[in-house]
Amino acid sequence: MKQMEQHAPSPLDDFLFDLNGYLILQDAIAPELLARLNAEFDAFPADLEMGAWYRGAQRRDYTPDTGLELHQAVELGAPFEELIDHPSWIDHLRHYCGEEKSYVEGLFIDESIASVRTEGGHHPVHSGGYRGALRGRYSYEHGVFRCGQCNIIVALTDIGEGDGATMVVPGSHKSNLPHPLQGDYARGDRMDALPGAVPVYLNKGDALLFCDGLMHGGSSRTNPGERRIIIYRYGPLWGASRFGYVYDREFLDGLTPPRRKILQPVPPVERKQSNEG
Ligand SMILES: O=C(O)CCC(=O)C(=O)O
Repeated sequence: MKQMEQHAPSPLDDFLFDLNGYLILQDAIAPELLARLNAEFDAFPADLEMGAWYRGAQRRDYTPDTGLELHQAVELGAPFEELIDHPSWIDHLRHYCGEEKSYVEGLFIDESIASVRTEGGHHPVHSGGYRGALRGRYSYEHGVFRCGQCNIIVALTDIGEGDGATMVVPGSHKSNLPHPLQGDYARGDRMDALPGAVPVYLNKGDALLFCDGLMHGGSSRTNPGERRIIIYRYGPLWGASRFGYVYDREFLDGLTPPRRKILQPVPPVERKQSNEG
C-alpha cells in the first residue's frame, strides 16, 4: 500500500483559507482507500431506521431531506480510522483549529458522518459569521489561526452539476450582517439559487476543507444515483461530542496512539481510593 505524503499548509493555502474560508484538496485520498471506503458504503443497510445503529455508528439524518447520515462514522471500520489523521489534511487542521502555539495545542473530532444523498435531497444553508456560534467561529490574530471548528468533506463519488454539490458562500465566515435571502433551515429552504453561493465540484478522492463559520449547505441533487461523502469535524482538544457520543475502551485501545489522541485527547482522570472518610 502506497503511503500518502504529509501535506503542510502553504502560504497560499493560508491566504486563500483566510480570504474564502475554504480550500479544495485535490486527490486527497489514494484510489485504493477510496475503493475500500466505497465498498463499506455498498454494505450500508439502506433501510436502517432513524436512531438505529450499524456497527458503532447511528443513523441521525440532519433533516428529512439530507438522506442517510451515519454519525460516529469513525467507528464504521478500519478505512474510516485512516481518515482521522490523514496526511493530506491533518497538518492543515492542526494549523487552523488546533490551538497552535498555545498551552492547549491539539485536535478533537466532535462529529463524523457518512452521508448518502439521492435524487431530491439537499441540506439547507447554515452558519456564517453573523452571530455565529463560538464553536464554528473563524479567527486569525497575532499570527495564529483560532478557528472553533473546521470540516473535511471527502468525496467518494464524482460531484458535478446536478450531483448535489456542497455549496459555500466564499468570505461569509467573516460576515457582519445576515444574508437577507438566507431562508429558513427548519423549513428546509433550498440554497441552490442563493446569491453569493457557489457549488464546490469535486472529483472522487478530493476533499473540501472549510471553517464551519462559513455559510454552507448542500445543493439539490437532481441526478439519479448517489452522492457519497464523509464529513469529519475537527476542533480544539478541549471540545466535546455534539450529540454526546462516547467511545468505549476497547475501540480506543484498538487505535494507533496518534488517532486515539484525536478521539480522546484528554483521557479521563481515574479517581484513586481516598483514605479519608
Ligand atoms: O451535505 C452537504 O453537502 C453539506 C453538509 C453540511 O452542510 C453540514 O454537514 O454541515
